[in-house]
Amino acid sequence: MTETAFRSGYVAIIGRPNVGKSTLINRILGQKLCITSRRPQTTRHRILGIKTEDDSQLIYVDTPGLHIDDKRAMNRYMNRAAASSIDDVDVILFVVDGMNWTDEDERVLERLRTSAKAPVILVINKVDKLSDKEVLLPQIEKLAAEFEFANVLPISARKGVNVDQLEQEIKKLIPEGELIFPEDQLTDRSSRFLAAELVREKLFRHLGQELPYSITVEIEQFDEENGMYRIGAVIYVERDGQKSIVIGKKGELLKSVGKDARIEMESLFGCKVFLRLWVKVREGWGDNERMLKNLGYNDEL
Ligand SMILES: Nc1nc2c(ncn2[C@@H]2O[C@H](COP(=O)(O)OP(=O)(O)OP(=O)(O)O)[C@@H](O)[C@H]2O)c(=O)[nH]1
Ligand SMILES: [Mg+2]
Repeated sequence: MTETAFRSGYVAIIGRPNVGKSTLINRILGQKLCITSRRPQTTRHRILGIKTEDDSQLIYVDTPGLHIDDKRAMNRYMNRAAASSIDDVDVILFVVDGMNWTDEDERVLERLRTSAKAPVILVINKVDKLSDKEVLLPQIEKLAAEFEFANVLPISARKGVNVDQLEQEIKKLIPEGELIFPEDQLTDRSSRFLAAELVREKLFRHLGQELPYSITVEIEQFDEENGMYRIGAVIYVERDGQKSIVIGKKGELLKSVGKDARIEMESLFGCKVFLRLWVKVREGWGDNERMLKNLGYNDEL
């Protein structure tokens, strides 16, 4: 009997904002790691999601959506984080949203044409939204003529349709190799980072359209005490008026954000969590490279 060789490598997930990149990585991992929301530009930092199985270790790289508007320092940071993820990976997943092809998708494609060295799989996501699946075929043909994709797969990350097949196709393109991370490691990010992200996600959920674009979360305290985590997080907004929106009437909104974030932290960390939230104003942080660095927006990795 011949043993199949172990495979390991990196898979970058790229695309414009809001196409479902983070939803896809969570679906593949079978666990909520990356935050998602209905609003574009949810993911701001690169994050690794590691899936180790008997025959392979695949390291997925979730990236911020590549977008055209880069007037603010934060947007430039996000575009850099996404663009540089194309380098040094074994496979690239280019995720698009069903039939909604936009100028931003076109930009991503241009970037792939100029700098992709690894094979690219075109992932047409959100096919559950299409009542008439027939429309997909001409779309696939049209896009396949634009670039030499290693494969084109329609999927639904939310419903889990065709995701197993996608994983099989990815594996075929991954080289033989040893474990890169310990087999029980899920991500490269710290619990502190994940805690801040969960607070940010709940702010997205509870604030909806009222969400100030420039909102960020910094963990000030993260202590382990008698088997539980004591976490203190500061929510930074840019103006005084935004502070009252985040706090809500009689503090109700902030309370709900804290409760939902705490519940998910407890499930992610597997222990009881005591969470406290504050809201502070820090003017112009999203425009200022130095303040961004202080808030953890570093070009690391
Ligand atoms: N109907 C449908 N919705 C989906 C699917 N996948 C993702 N979504 C939704 O699309 C929205 C955006 O999903 P995200 O995973 O946050 O998208 P993203 O590409 O990571 O976005 P950014 O981080 O902003 O670049 C969310 O409301 C998801 O629930 C899908 O297969 N079907
Ligand atoms: Mg995302």
